[in-house]
Amino acid sequence: MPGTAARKTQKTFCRICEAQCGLAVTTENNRVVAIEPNTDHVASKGYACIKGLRMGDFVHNPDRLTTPLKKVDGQFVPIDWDQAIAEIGAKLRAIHARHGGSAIAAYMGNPIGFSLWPTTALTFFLRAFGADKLFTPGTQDCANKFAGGERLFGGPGDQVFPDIDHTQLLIAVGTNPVISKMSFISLPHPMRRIEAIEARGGKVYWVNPRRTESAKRVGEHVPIRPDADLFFMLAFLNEVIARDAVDHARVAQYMNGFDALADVARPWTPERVEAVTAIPAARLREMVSAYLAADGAALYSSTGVNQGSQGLLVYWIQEAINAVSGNLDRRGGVLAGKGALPRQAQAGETPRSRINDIPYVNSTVPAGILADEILTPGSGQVRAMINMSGNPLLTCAGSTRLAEAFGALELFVCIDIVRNETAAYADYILPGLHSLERADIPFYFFSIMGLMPTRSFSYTDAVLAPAGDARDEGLIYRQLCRAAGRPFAGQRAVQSLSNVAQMLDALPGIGGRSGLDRWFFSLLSRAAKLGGLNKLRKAPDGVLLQPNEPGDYLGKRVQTASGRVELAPPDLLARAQSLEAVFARHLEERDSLKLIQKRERYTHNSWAHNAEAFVQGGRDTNYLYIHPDDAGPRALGDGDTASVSVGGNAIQVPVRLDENMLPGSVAVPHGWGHQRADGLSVARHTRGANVNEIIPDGPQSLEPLSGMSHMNGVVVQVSRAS
Ligand SMILES: Nc1nc2c(c(=O)[nH]1)N[C@H]1C(S)=C(S)[C@@H](COP(=O)(O)OP(=O)(O)OC[C@H]3O[C@@H](n4cnc5c(=O)[nH]c(N)nc54)[C@H](O)[C@@H]3O)O[C@H]1N2
Ligand SMILES: Nc1nc2c(c(=O)[nH]1)N[C@H]1C(S)=C(S)[C@@H](COP(=O)(O)OP(=O)(O)OC[C@H]3O[C@@H](n4cnc5c(=O)[nH]c(N)nc54)[C@H](O)[C@@H]3O)O[C@H]1N2
Ligand code: SF4
Ligand SMILES: [Mo]
Repeated sequence: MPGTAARKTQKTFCRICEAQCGLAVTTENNRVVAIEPNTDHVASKGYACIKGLRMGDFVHNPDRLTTPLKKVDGQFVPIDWDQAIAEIGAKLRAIHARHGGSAIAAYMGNPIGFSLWPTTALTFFLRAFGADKLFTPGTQDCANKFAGGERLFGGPGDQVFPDIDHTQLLIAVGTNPVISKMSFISLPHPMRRIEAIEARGGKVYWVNPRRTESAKRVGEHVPIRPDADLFFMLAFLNEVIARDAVDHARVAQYMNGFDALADVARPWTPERVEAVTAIPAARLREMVSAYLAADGAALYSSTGVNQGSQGLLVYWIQEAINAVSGNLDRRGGVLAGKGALPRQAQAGETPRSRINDIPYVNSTVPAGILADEILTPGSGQVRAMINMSGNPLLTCAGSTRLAEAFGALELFVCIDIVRNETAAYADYILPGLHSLERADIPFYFFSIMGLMPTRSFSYTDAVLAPAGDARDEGLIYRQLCRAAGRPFAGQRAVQSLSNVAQMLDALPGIGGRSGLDRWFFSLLSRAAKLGGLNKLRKAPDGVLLQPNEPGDYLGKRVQTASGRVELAPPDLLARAQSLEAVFARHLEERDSLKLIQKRERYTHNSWAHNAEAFVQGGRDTNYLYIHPDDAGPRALGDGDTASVSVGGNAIQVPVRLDENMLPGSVAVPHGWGHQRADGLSVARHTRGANVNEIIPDGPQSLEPLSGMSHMNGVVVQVSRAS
């Protein structure tokens, strides 16, 4: 039983970032007394970071929501669950009757994305209303990879990752593992494994506008102008082809479209792109030489690239390089993920957004048009919205328009563990579970996509009983459906279940499903086959699965219609027609300052500022990080206040001179600007500003095809604040 009075230590895994480290949590009287890294965990082997180790500060936060709240005359007042469910259910029923399912939408935030059950339950809920508008942080984060995987490899979940423990050369573009622990790869203690590359005689390059904490630890830093990665990749491919270092036999056997791909790269010589990348041609050639000479090499890029204006094309050219050079599906190159659980079959036609006809990626709508979907009248206008474990007001582009949009909703329900900035606009706030309060299996990226150098599977029971009246989100959705008269997931057996543990237990008795639920149940039955709940319970350190072997992908598991890797998808070729225009824009913008993002050790997107330990000292604000050469002419010194603006929108932040920034690039971390957060008693006393107030949203700001918000490489004006 979770939450018993007696002191006990229980093993679990952290659900804050993709490393998913094993933890040993000691509790007494349903409170965390201590959290230690689990030294016996099969994948993390005793690694954990400050956020996992101090989770207690958040699960027992004084501002923790313990009862439903309803807004009455502008104030939030506590109500009981029966009233909350009945009232919200009635409103959903009425909005559905008047406008249909397309008027109901949801935003599913990042923290809960690591838990498989509530996220699945939300999709059941939306389906019960025939609602298809699901917004997620994906389009602030990685949707270019989903869109690229779809085109090159056959599905959004078809992704590759560096064979990190065997590679002889890693070119890491737009990532900072010391701080972030990376993305699209589950890599606890990433630096130890990256440092090992050099220790075994290999090499590491970091392509990044900023000389990061990671670049200081190991390898060589290759400074690049923000958002210029596409031209770096094109010149890299150009050089690989110019040297005829293409593995023609492999290409002929397993890939389509090489000639068209080569045509795309032809104009982009290392000399030509130098003007926009700032990477000298000789330096780029040296990297190509190292890549080609290595016995297994991997090009990897991450969020710094994804959030640029061309993330999908960068992904395309990068994976094409890995493929044609023979490094895809090769020891030490990149391996195609293989999850422990079956993948959801691709549905038929890709839906497209009402606003600007943007294709959904991985079944989600770009968050960059969330405000437009709410504010634009017409059939399909969003009138009711559920926001689960998200803080879009601080984390999505265009905060000012989003505030207006949330204010215009007929029904806005936030489910969270605290009352965040977004929840100020809610009609109802419902207390959900902290991850320590739920049973779980590893989330989508690992259970299903399998992006794990150490392939493993874990199950955890809940460690704590829910705080106060906090309730499992899946149960909330089931009850809301019942109150609104909609069939949850369309089948009775599911309606009696309320969490992943119950689902695993009930598995043998459940039959007759379709679509999504069939996928979820087959996934769970596979989990059960991995040992069944009781066996998984006996393996609190996780179970190791057969490692991902090279040679098991090409010609065997490629999911495209042709069964071959598509090197020249038609819509990407069409996009490539505009490369000259993109290049010309970069040349024009050469003297402008460009904004990039920056993550920090004690910050996790928007949620980690409501505990004293995380915001002490100079950590109580974000800063403008700027090179002294850019600060000087603007009369900015350390500690001054700068005004940073895009168009007519400006924010004010304190200045930190930073020699690590490439001149011409400035960084402002996101997730700040809590001053008006009534529900966050610590965070509201922090300083800093919300950078997403100046990052534009709307259809024109998105990368076409992937819907990614353009957050990196935005041209900004910086001046001394008056
Ligand atoms: N400008 C700019 N914007 C960005 C980014 C950037 O680099 N620059 N990064 C983007 C990225 S990559 C991401 S993923 C998004 C993330 O942005 P969001 O999806 O909005 O998520 P968070 O801000 O991490 O957290 C949202 C809420 O989750 C709640 N929460 C935390 N832990 C738990 C839990 O255990 N249970 C429940 N139920 N709730 C919990 C918190 O209280 C918080 O209110 O931000 C994006 N926004
Ligand atoms: N401490 C901490 N850890 C986190 C998070 C957090 O907020 N705090 N967030 C988590 C989440 S949600 C995610 S998605 C992951 C992300 O983890 P990563 O994918 O590793 O991304 P970041 O740490 O944001 O690092 C992005 C890097 O890209 C660089 N960059 C910016 N613009 C460009 C560009 O145009 N080109 C190139 N080549 N580089 C560029 C930045 O300088 C930065 O060093 O981190 C996770 N881990
Ligand atoms: S690295 Fe990520 S998964 Fe590991 S303890 Fe820290 S936040 Fe949790
Ligand atoms: Mo993210």
